[in-house]
Amino acid sequence: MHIGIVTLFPEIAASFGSLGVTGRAVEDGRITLDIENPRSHAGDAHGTVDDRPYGGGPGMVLKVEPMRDAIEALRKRLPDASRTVLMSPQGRPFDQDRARQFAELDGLLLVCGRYEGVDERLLELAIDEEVSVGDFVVSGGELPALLVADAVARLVPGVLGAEKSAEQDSFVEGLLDCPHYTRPEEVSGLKVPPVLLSGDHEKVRRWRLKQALGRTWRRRPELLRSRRLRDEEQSLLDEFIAEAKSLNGRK
Ligand code: 9D3
Repeated sequence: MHIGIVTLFPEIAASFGSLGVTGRAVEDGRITLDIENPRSHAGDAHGTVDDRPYGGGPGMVLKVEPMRDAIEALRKRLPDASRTVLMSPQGRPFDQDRARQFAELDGLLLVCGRYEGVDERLLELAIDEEVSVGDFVVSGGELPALLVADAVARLVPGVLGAEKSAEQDSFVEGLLDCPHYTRPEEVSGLKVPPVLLSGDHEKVRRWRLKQALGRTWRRRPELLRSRRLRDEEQSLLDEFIAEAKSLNGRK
């Protein structure tokens, strides 16, 4: 998969291609990362990429031409079918479904804004869709773009190690994760739940599923409303809720 990023801060985006799981994927050639700086497409010797907003007001607006030309230059190096996505607070909220759709593409071009935003005409000229990463404000599109690139990259076959991947993930798909423990068995008076030491894999599986369902019910009930529960899941959740009500409080 080819990922292109248009950004005025190429150093921020470069970490994606050099660190961790995504760095390995780039090294292995499963992911190609290509970065283009609109500054290289400025029309003047000062490298001007922004200007004051028509109609007045604070801040600066990214000019069309350097952004458009950077996108066009990058598109020439990406597959023809690549999708061009503007990272924007006005975009549709990014989620795992969108990550799956992007992961099916041969190429994804992520455009990062800065300052107050981009000239609206850029959207008509060069952008297929706008994506937001959540209802909070960050300083520019770079961190959102890396977040999208990472979510997409780990869905590309071979990017995650063989031990992880689809099976384990889809087991609790649409649910929050269960709690995890590692050695020692007791720390600061806190013990590991005995079932995890029992060696009974079926009991462990049911406990984990129940915890995942219970946590989701507690913390993100809206996720349960958009997910059908199998019979086993429903009865485990019923157990969790019954126990929660009899215990009342905690967590
Ligand atoms: C005063 C209005 N603000 C819009 C909500 C101005 C503004 C804030 C932050 C304009 C641009 C930005 C920079 N943010 C992004 O480019 C961005 C973003 C975000 O701030 N939150 C969530 N997702 C994203 S994707 C790109």
